[in-house]
Amino acid sequence: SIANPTRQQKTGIPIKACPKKSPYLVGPFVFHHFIGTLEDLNNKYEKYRPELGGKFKPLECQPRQKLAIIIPYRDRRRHLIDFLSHMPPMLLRQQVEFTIFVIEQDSPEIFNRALMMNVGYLEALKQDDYSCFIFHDVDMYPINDYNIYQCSTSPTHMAVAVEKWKFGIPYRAYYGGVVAYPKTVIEKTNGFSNLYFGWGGEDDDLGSRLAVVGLKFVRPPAVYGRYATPVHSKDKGNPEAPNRFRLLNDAKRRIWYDGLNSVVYNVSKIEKKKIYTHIHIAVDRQK
Ligand code: UDH
Ligand code: NGS
Repeated sequence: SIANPTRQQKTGIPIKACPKKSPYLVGPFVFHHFIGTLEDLNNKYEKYRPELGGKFKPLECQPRQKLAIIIPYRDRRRHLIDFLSHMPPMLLRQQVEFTIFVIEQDSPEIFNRALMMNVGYLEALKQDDYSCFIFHDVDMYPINDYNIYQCSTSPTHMAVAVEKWKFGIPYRAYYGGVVAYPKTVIEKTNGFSNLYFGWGGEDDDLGSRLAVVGLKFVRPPAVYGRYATPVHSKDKGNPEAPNRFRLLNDAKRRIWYDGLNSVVYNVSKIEKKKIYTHIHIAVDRQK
């Protein structure tokens, strides 16, 4: 079983690299809402012995990459509980080393998803030398474990068969929901734009950054890249960004000065929970 430490683990003798394909994969699996609290979940994974802050490692082999899952977040507790219940079992079957970072925007009122992604990247790297980053909406739940949570050399758009669009995507160039980036690619694109306050456009902006640096994103086959998306009501504090079309128009010009090299934020709190790391962020909205 995946849960039992091997003799090698107990004796501390180095263990061999994880296989290219985990033997534990099952293919399609089901999304269930979790009935319970965050505290219940915190105790659910004790047998996997995650390090504080929620660093999970496969017990039986040496993983190939270190993955940070970054969730831009605010006021979606129910979704977060479902995420934290749904993801670790799948990732453990995939034999992935991972940590989930929840990046919560405390202020200002208008939400900025891509800025939270920049913050997540920078803050995760202060904790460990992650080589792979998956930026993930809190309300998208993978339902096929052949959709492997690892980075290839290309950026990858993972959410390609999304329930709310009848297991499709809304338009060909859609680049939202879940994207995987090796660290090297994030460095190349100067991360993401900090200017999209409110809903819409920031994901299209990520896509145009790739074009500037001459990269294309890839996608897993639609039979694997499947996501359950429970319906929810509209968020407060995330009205449509009125300037998003204007921003998109000069997205390609802004890449060198709007991104990781210009992001300004304050960390108000870092909570290292048993199964994930919760970081609270305050941003000054510059006019
Ligand atoms: N998010 C939050 N809190 C918020 C807003 C967004 O946590 O208040 C995060 C969360 O991870 C969410 C992601 O940002 O999954 C994307 O949010 P979104 O509002 O862009 O997308 P979602 O699919 O909702 O969750 C779609 C609302 C449709 C608005 C249509 C306007 N024309
Ligand atoms: C496009 C938005 C994207 C968004 C996508 C799906 O119109 O940011 O819809 O939205 N682009 C612009 O507004 C320029 S969804 O149905 O998930 O709310 O991701």
